[in-house]
Amino acid sequence: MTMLRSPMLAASRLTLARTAPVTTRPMAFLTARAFSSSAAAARDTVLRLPSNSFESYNCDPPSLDVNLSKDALLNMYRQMAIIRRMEITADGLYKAMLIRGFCHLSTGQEAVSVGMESALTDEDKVITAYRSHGFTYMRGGSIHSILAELLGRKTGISKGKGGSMHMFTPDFFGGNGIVGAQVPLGAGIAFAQKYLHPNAATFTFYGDGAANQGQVFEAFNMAKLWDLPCVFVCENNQYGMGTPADRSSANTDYFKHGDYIPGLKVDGMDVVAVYQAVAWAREWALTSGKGPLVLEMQTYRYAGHSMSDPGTSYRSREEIKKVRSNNDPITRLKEQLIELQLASEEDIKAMDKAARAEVDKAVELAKKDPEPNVDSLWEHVNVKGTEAPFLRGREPSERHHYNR
Ligand SMILES: Cc1ncc(C[n+]2csc(CCOP(=O)(O)OP(=O)(O)O)c2C)c(N)n1
Ligand SMILES: [Mg+2]
Repeated sequence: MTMLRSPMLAASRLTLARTAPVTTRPMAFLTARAFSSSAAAARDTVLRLPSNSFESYNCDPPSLDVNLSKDALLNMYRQMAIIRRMEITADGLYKAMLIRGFCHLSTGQEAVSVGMESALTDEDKVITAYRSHGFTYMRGGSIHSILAELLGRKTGISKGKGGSMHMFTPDFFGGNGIVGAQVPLGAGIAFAQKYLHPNAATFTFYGDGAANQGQVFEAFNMAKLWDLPCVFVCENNQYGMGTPADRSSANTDYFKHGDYIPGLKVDGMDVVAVYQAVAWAREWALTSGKGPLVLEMQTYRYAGHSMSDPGTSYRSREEIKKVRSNNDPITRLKEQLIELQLASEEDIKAMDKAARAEVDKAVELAKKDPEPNVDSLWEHVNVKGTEAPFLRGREPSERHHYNR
């Protein structure tokens, strides 16, 4: 049965009106819709997005009026707080040399995975690149399984053998390390969806740094030829490693890159705008004959590209500070919740504290978990029973023979 993941069905509706531009956050984001008590606000408010939340290309943009329950909004806050805490914890574990290898954090980008998931069902599919911890959590991975994976433990979501870049759940196809390679895979998943789950769509993520690859355009072409239910989502965090988007892209309007595929630019720092855009895109992709879409999520990464990048040699500390203080997705939602009287400062603090406790508990558990057995390195390379007779290890002389 198809089930909405977030509690959208709760009776209360909320209307909120903000005037925030995509890149700077205004102080007064609510225009008054009468509500006389907090109970009334929770029940009967309408949420209005600022007029520049979206910019469309060859399509009409989604409505700026968003219906979301109080529960759904609080849940979004809680989820973003957990992802932020998980990433900060991973940062500390890496610096303590408890996490080895690659590790790409998504602090600053939480509204994208959280807003998206709130609009999806269990049957929809998602695939992304290596900045995948938040997506893994939102697609059903537990905090413990993600942190255990980062720590290389047997209890990790990929049994401690995948690490930061290779995390999967039944609805989430990873976690892919080769830049752009997941884009045609996403089109392929959408192709399968068209036959297997006609009421589901596939969301295929890639970065601004991947957006000009040839395979992205090949995937666009096939997706449009066959009108696949594929939403291509360019998560534009402004940089590909140390290269700013306008140094790598002749056209930084990524939502227009689909040419014959319509597109939408979204304020990706506003979790509600992301929710509305994804719900609308999903509907579009599932409407017969409309086919794919390109979404561009305008977002920002606070951390460096990976742990080996301090992230300050190609951009100024002031730039990062400005986004953090003017446009942070968690602070923005917090202010909305308080303004709408859906949560008090104390409620927010309690949610932050609970997120911290949940992550701390998971990390303590994971630290005590065992590492995978060395023999398990030979497992899960192929589907069990379909392995070649033997597999080579690091050197030609190192061979593992499978017993069939
Ligand atoms: C095919 C390929 N080329 C180069 C790399 C090295 N590389 C890793 S991440 C990256 C930048 C990608 O930037 P973007 O797509 O914007 O994603 P972001 O890191 O910003 O999330 C590059 C060039 C790679 N992993 N794969
Ligand atoms: Mg990028």
